[in-house]
Amino acid sequence: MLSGKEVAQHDSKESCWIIVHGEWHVYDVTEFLDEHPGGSKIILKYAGKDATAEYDPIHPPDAIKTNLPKEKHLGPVQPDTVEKVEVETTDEEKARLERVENKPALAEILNLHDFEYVARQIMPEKAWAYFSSAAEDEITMRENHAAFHRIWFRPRILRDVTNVDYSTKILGHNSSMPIYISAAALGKLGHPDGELNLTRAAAKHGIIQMIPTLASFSFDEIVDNAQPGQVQFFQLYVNKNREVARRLVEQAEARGIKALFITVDSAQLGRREKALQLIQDMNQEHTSDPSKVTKAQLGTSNVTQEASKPMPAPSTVLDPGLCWKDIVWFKSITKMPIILKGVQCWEDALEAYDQGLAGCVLSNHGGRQLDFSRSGIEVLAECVKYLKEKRGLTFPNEKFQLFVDGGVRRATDVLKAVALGATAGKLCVKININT
Ligand code: PPY
Repeated sequence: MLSGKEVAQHDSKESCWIIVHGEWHVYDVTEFLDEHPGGSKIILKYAGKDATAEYDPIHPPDAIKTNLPKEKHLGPVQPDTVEKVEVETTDEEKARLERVENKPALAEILNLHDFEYVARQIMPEKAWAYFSSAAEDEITMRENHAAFHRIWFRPRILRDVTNVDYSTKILGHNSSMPIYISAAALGKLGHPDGELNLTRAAAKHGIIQMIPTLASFSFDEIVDNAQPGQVQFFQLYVNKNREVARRLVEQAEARGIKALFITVDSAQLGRREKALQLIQDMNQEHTSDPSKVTKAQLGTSNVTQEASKPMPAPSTVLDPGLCWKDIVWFKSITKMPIILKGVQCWEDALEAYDQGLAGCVLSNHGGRQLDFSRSGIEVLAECVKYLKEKRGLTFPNEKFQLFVDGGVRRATDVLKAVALGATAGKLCVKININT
């Protein structure tokens, strides 16, 4: 068995070992440094040391095991020989922890705006920056919600509404209401139980959870936590390596996932400056080379490139080469219904229909990808019009379903989407609070 002293000798980019997890296992990550979606800097900070405290909050427990080749798994280390990594608690962090302690009871949080306010108060700065940031000037992010403000009701009167049933079917599966939980990466940044909270909440309230490719629990853990018969969907980032993509799809199908949502709005990661800025600030704290700081401020140096990484920009997870012929291939490898997530104009919705897909999510990725894309609710209106006119469809339509996400904050927003022809909207879940 390795000793902490031995591990500590591998503390550089030439030879970088880290200890991860309760099992006290040692990994040689030297060759992985440049591939790490979060950048090499953060790993090097823990070179030769126990990296668990940094690793745990954002990675599925099995990520390191599955991503590193077997020969880089160096085996266990004797825990009592490992030097403790002291994490200094700053005054700001102490204040934050106090806010976490005193957070309002769930019943006191009346709406999603309140949720957002509380989330901002209690999340670590990095987590808030990640979850709340959107592309460039965040015009689309604001427009997503603002677009709902332009839609008004024409209520009819004297209808018997003693009993109202808003349960529905989404892709043929029962849902207690016309919303589902959409995919969002890195759930553990928001709460230690991350996506598992969402799995439990979905079961409790009879709605469907879409499991993200970039979840912070492993796919199997999230499926294992579902109740018998609980319906789950899977969101796929199409890996450049199509064998990885194939494995994910096959795994999803084998575990009983009921639909495959392929993200199509992310040829590369949007420029999310709120997140970038924070990382640059952190880099500046850690660098002693003033020239780097200046270059970073100018946005031209390696520091800037590095800076974009910890708000993850996995170059292999997103493939700028993804195109329609891949969708045809996905149809050939799975029986799951395929829905494109991130359709932004009627022409592509018609193409999806013509390709025999099961539907589209009219979405601009919460405004996190291309600023100045239009809101999903606006795109919904044109898609319904042209699918009716040019393909003779009626809405809502069981065979080809339209979903909307972005800017949904209230049941009235969902009602607007449904009234305009959507099957369901995505309610934005910003924070997980155990009920
Ligand atoms: C997002 O942050 O908007 C995501 O969808 C997650 C993500 C994270 C890293 C790379 C690509 C997508």
